[in-house]
Amino acid sequence: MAPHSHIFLFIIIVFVYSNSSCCSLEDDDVKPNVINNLDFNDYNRDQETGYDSRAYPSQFLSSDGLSPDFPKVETGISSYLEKLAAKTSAKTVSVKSHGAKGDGKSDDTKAFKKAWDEACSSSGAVFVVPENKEYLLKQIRFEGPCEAAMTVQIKGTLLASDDRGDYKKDKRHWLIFDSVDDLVVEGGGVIDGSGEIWWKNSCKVNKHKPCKEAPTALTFYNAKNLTVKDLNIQNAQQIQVSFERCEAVEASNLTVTAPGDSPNTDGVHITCTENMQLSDSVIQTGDDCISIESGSQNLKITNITCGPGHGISIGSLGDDNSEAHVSDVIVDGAKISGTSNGVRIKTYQGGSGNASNIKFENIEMDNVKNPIIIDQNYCDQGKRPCKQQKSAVLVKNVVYQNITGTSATDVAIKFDCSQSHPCEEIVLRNVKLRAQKDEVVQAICNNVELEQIGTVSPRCPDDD
Ligand SMILES: *[C@@H]1O[C@H](CO)[C@@H](O)[C@H](O)[C@H]1NC(C)=O
Ligand SMILES: *[C@@H]1O[C@H](CO)[C@@H](O)[C@H](O)[C@H]1NC(C)=O
Ligand SMILES: *[C@@H]1O[C@H](CO)[C@@H](O)[C@H](O)[C@H]1NC(C)=O
Ligand SMILES: *[C@@H]1O[C@H](CO)[C@@H](O)[C@H](O)[C@H]1NC(C)=O
Ligand SMILES: *[C@@H]1O[C@H](CO)[C@@H](O)[C@H](O)[C@H]1NC(C)=O
Ligand SMILES: CC(=O)N[C@H]1CO[C@H](CO)[C@@H](O)[C@@H]1O
Repeated sequence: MAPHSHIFLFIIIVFVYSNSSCCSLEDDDVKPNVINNLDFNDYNRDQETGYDSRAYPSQFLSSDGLSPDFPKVETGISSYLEKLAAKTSAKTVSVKSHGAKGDGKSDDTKAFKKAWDEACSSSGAVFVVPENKEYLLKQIRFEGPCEAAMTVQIKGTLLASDDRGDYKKDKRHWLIFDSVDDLVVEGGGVIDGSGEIWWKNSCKVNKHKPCKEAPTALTFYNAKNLTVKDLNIQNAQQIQVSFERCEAVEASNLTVTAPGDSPNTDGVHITCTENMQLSDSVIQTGDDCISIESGSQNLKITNITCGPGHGISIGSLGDDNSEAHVSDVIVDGAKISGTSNGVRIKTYQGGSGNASNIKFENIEMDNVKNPIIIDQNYCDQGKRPCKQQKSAVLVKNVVYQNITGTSATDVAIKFDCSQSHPCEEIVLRNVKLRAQKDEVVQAICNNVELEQIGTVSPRCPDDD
């Protein structure tokens, strides 16, 4: 083969590869794309469905045979953890015994790696980060698979190096748990991304700077049976906590904070992840409190306090003409204050796939700019201009139920759906949004097939 054709072949392979990839790790570590081939039926069997038939107009059910097992989220972790607790053989591995100083100045990266290697290769371990200490860390990859189930107890503070040169090897991650199954991360400690240096240099803050990616503070990649709880994550370089290609996740009692003007600091990012519960968490940040991206399904999100931030978002889906799928998502119980959006679904024109079976219920809005919004004409100003296109990610079967509170703008409800692919089976049921003061709020409803049940205020015009 002539050298040319080698190069040509290479380009084709890279091209095909990159287009098919769903949430692969970028930069240093490209992984084979084995997507969604794990059988998680066990998790969903025998489950109470949590499906509320009253919430769905019957014609929606009959018309497309919408499965009444929406959503099936039970992860089965609790009983597993009980079994695990019954075993008392876990060995304790402290970062201290591997030489970590915890003085906030010495680089403890090596000690953490050594401790991880020991814990991960033993048959059941608890990895301990002692309290009242501050551990300065460069990038760390906590790599699995491990010999046995692992518990990580972060009691002290993990502090990110703020030397951006320390992130050359992998520009996207600070701490990453990679392919560690049956993992519990807990402990009441603090994970601090030292993000200020990154925010200052962000093109969203300083227009003269080039737009570059910054690391995610804490990433869980390709994990099954994951519990993350009782942690304080703050001041991430960019995304605060990310769940990517995970299955069966329970995340709870997380406090996620960064200044409201810190750029791109999504609180909890969920992508290509299935069967996840996120509960009892407070998220105050500079971008979406929760962002749900393509490849995610069966998510249950409860008792969230959000704001400042950009609210709870599904999307953006379908950018660069991609195919995107998000389904079976419930957000039940949230208090959203002072944010730029409340509950949002956003898709780019030109995409394909669908966002379906989504329910937002029992949500209180306080001074939110766009409390309820579906934007099928989303366009990020940073990207090149978005032109009118024929295809779209379908938005179908979205229920808004018992949503109350105040809108900071006069548009409390906005359905800006695609002309060629209108939003289908959208339900507003007992939705009462009002202005902060005495003004009148309105609903803008374009290209939407809508059912309004109970008290709905403001109402979409009934002629759709
Ligand atoms: C979760 O972990 C337990 C113990 O390792 C295992 O028995 C169970 O099959 C796992 N569940 C899944 C869905 O992998
Ligand atoms: C939540 O986490 C904090 C530590 O961040 C801990 O002090 C508190 O006890 C936890 N709450 C519950 C209900 O477990
Ligand atoms: C909701 O979450 C908060 C922590 O964010 C917690 O204090 C509170 O107890 C939770 N409420 C319920 C009903 O679990
Ligand atoms: C989702 O979209 C794909 C492709 O656009 C389509 O084939 C599929 O039937 C849709 N699924 C549902 C549940 O609507
Ligand atoms: C409506 O949602 C609020 C929380 O915003 C909750 O306190 C209330 O119980 C819910 N009402 C019904 C009828 O479920
Ligand atoms: C750039 C490119 O080729 N994108 C393609 C990726 O795959 C999706 C769906 O398989 C196509 O619709 C895109 O055109």
